[in-house]
This record gives sequence, structure tokens and C-alpha cells, in this order.
Amino acid sequence: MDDLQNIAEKICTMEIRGAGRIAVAASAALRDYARTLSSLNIDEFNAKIEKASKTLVDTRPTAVSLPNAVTLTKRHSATNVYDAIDEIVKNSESFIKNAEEALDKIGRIGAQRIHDGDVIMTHCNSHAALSIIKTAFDQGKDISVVATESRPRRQGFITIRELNDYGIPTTLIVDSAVRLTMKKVDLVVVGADSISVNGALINKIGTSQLALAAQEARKNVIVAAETYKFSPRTLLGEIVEIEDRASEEVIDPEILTELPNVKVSNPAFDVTPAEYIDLMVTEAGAFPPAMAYMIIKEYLGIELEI
Ligand code: RI2
Repeated sequence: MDDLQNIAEKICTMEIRGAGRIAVAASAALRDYARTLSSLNIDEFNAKIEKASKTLVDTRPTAVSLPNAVTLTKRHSATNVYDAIDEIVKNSESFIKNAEEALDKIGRIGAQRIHDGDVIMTHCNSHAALSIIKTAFDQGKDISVVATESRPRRQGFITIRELNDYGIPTTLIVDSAVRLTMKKVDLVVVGADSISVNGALINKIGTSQLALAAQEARKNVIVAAETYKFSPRTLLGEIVEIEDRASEEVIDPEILTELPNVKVSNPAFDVTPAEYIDLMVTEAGAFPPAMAYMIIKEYLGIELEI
């Protein structure tokens, strides 16, 4: 359980971050934990797996990739522990393999929408969005990127380093320069933490501002998302919880103690309604956001997480 606690801690503190990465890390942690439980009877085993699953899922509330990964990993129909471990290990291996392959497929499908000469704006640091950008570049397209800083944690710095190392010309902007800069951009490509059944995107705080500015400037917005980032629970009317993070991410705590009348609000994600999104690129194809229900039904099944 120590190793699993350690992974949970790293997800909480965002040492492991990105909706896809936390899902893969959680699945692997649950797999490795299951392997340590072979001396238990099946009821004890199931109880331990449930507890461990909750520990992992409780780390971050917004990215549905996390509960989806845990649910897909932990389910088994075995009546003895050895078979249960075997099923969980297989589930995890298949989830992780599919997640890796999905990134490649998203890259190939999404790159079709990128043309020679395009300037692409992206936000935060999304492996799925970067897969599209890098694939287009690999195809020899002459592209460049505008990357937002993405306050407060500045994941944009991870993006610019990655793009720099890949040789892709990149411009860093502060988040408040999005609207002004949109005029020079051809399209927006972002990732996803969750997508609800009505096609709304929940992604890093500030994403909805990119989408608003893009719509005003008549630029397309493409969302890159593996199918496991769609939320089955929204089918039951559930709202995706927006994670509120610590004030220390925004302001030095010492400065804050000098300001007794000031409090800090630090929502980590925002919601972009479907009407601001032109296309969702998944490993199963590119769809308009109105088809989110179909993705949930076909690729996740409505029994997930319910
Ligand atoms: P990939 C990240 O969340 C960002 O919001 C990013 O757009 C999203 O996950 C998807 O990232 P955070 O963990 O799965 O930085 O595409 O809060 O890498």
C-alpha cells in the first residue's frame, strides 16, 4: 500500500500530472498493489482493492480519466484471489497499451486538420494536443505554435520546452494575451480532463477564454481527447466537480498573511460549452461534440462508475 500511497501523493501534488498520465499511473499502481495481496481471501482482497481505488480516485476530482482508469482496471469476475489478480493485471496492461496507442492515433487523425503554414494556439500541457502538433510537424508541415503560460502552475513552460526540443517554432504568451494574439492564429488545439455527455469540455482554467476568443475571431477549436476522458456519470445528470487548489499556487503565503481582507480563489479547470468546439479528436475518430453520448455508450458503457 506504501507504493500506492506514494503514487496517490504524487498525483495530488501534481508531480504526476496530465489527465492521461494520472490515469496510467493509477492503473499501474492498482495493478502492482493487487499483486501484493495474494495471501488474502477473495472478500478481503476485494475490500482492499476498493479502498485502494478510493485512495487513487480521491486524489483529484476533475479528470474523469482517473475514475475511468481505476474502474476499468479493478473489475473482475473471479471467485479466487489468483484469478482476480490475473484479471486486474490484464486489465491494467490493456488499459495502458490502449492509452499509449490512443495518443498515436489521435496524433494521426488530428494532424489531418493541420495545414502547411498554420499557427496553432495551445493551452497548458496536453500530451494528446501535442501529439497532433508533433505529428503534423513530422509530416513536414511548416507550422508554428503559440503556447500560453497557463498560470498558476505554468504548465506552458513544459509545453514550450517540449516543442523547442522537437524543433517546432514556438511563441510563449501570458494568458491575458490570448484575445489579442488570436488574430494571428489559425486554429486552437487543446486537451481535455473531462468531456460531459452534452459535449462540454472541462480542461485547464483559461481554456474557455481561448474558445471564446477563437469563436470571436472565427478560428476553429479542436479538442484532443482519448475516449476514456468522456464522463459516463454525466449521463446520470452529475456535474463534473471543478478542483479548487491551494492559494499557495497563486500567491506567496507570507504576502497573503499581510492582507487580511483578501482571499484567493484558485479553480484549476473551467467549462467550455459544446457550441465553442468544432471537433473532438479521439482514437476512435474525429467527432462533433454533439456525439459525446455515442462515445460514452460505445466506448465506455454506461455502467462505468455508476
Ligand atoms: P493530457 C491537464 O491537467 C491539462 O488540463 C491538460 O489539458 C489535460 O490535463 C489533458 O492532458 P493537469 O493535470 O492527458 O495539468 O492530454 O491539471 O496530457
